[in-house]
Amino acid sequence: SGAHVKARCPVYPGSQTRRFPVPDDKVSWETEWPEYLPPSYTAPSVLARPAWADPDISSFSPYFNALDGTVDRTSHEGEYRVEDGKPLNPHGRTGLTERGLLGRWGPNHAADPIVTRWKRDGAGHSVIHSESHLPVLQFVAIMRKDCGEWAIPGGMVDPGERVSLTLQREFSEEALNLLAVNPEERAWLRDRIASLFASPGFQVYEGYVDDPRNTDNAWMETVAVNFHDQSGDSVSELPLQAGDDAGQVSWMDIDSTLSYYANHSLFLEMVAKERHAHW
Ligand code: RP5
Ligand code: MG
Ligand code: MG
Repeated sequence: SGAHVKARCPVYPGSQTRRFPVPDDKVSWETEWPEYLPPSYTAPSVLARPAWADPDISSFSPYFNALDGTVDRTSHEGEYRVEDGKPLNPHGRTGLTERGLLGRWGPNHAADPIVTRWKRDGAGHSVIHSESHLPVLQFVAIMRKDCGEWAIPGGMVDPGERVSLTLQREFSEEALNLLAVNPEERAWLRDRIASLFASPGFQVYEGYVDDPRNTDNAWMETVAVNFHDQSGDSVSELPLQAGDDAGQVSWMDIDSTLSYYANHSLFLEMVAKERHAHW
């Protein structure tokens, strides 16, 4: 909803590259703009050709808008345009071409697990917000190492991986640091994780992410799913420990006045509305 903003941040993340400034009224590809001369940038980490990255477009013609082997190049937003062999960002201009930090040309698919509980006071009573008079929800948030912003502990869908598994795997890696837990504890933890993710959850969002890493030719998309601990006695017991791309992990209030990574506030707002919670 609305024109992307974070995808037009002045300096591209992890680089010194400045985006070509794109005013709101020039975001749409439908608006002719001959003066538009964006720089191109692909991060060295992507050019090094790790398993998760595509080759350069000059030596590569993938099946766009299709399932390309195990790589899903379809968009949740419908068919995207491909111009001169390069996919075009369905939300318009970003001020930068090529892939930046993203591995795939076109959509880069992620999944975001939004694990929630009701905020409680010392006596165990649900906390009611003084202004909205609605109960306050909390979610498991991570502080991203790359930018220091609070975010949902999401991650990329591996080729051929089911989204339901990505949700569980990323939560385990980033919020529970499962890979670093000792073997005895790990079995117990795996059990708890399995029961938390046994329900299908409530799918909040499916589509484009206004991510600062987006470019004119590569962008993030996600499926955000809410797993709610109604009684507060299952997930709340889990020992949170930051892992992988998370620097910190914590239960955090869901509140419109707090700022979150990318357009994660949109997904959190949808969770709050659905559960009749404070926003
Ligand atoms: C965001 O980036 C998604 O919403 C998801 O939270 C995250 C996935 O990227 P990594 O965490 O793997 O960097 O666009
Ligand atoms: Mg991850
Ligand atoms: Mg992540």
